[in-house]
Amino acid sequence: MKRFAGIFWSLLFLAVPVLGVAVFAVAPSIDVWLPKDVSEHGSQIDGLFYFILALTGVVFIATELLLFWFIWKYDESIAKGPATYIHGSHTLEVVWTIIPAVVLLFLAIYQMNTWADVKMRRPVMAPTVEVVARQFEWRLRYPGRDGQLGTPDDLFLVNDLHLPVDEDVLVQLKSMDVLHSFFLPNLRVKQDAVPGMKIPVWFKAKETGEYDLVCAELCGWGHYKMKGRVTFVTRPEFDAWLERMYLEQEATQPENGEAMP
Ligand SMILES: [Cu+2]
Repeated sequence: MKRFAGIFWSLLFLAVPVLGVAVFAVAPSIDVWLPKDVSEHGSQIDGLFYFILALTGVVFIATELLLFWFIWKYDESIAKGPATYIHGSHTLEVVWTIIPAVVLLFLAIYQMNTWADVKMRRPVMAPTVEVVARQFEWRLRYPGRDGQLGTPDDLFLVNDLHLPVDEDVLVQLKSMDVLHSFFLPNLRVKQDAVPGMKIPVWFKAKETGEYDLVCAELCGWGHYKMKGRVTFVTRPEFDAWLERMYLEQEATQPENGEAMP
């Protein structure tokens, strides 16, 4: 009976790495994996993700298998005698402290170039659009015909972000109230919107199409519905869309000198 308990516990612990690996093996085929990547730097970011996943995966499997093996082999019911107690090993502790430290240092250096591309090497250009997050929507402000943000001819929209494909896009990100996070899963872009700050976010889409824009920071009761979309179109389509939206906006304005109804 005692041996049975030992077998049960060891197999239960063995199920952790087995099921863990199975979940990762099956996930892509049932479409619960990374969303389609359509951005210039997405493959670099995904590459880092896979690299770290492999590294931590190997360590995870190795430690779980060791755990299983020790529970199985050193089961009380088949022990030949009492266990010997030791007071630890100084050398071993130094070794298992230094190895993770070296691995972390390597990762910190290895990812530097990708980080610089997505967070430091900002393209020199005027913002394509200003995105202001608020509970619970994305307010968009495009420069109007004069190409300048913050002038009376700006175009105002909500949640429906359109951007040109195959060129650098610079978003000026702000928040009107609390912390939000500007998340474009297909672009591998995620940036907090911080009240009182103007934060530049840049990316370049390689494919046209309609993708999710969601908030990735729990920002209040309506966080779940803080959902917009981003549509990437060609430059001529983008210009035509801007013009159409602008005319729609202006059509609702009173003519010069005309009294407000
Ligand atoms: Cu939010």
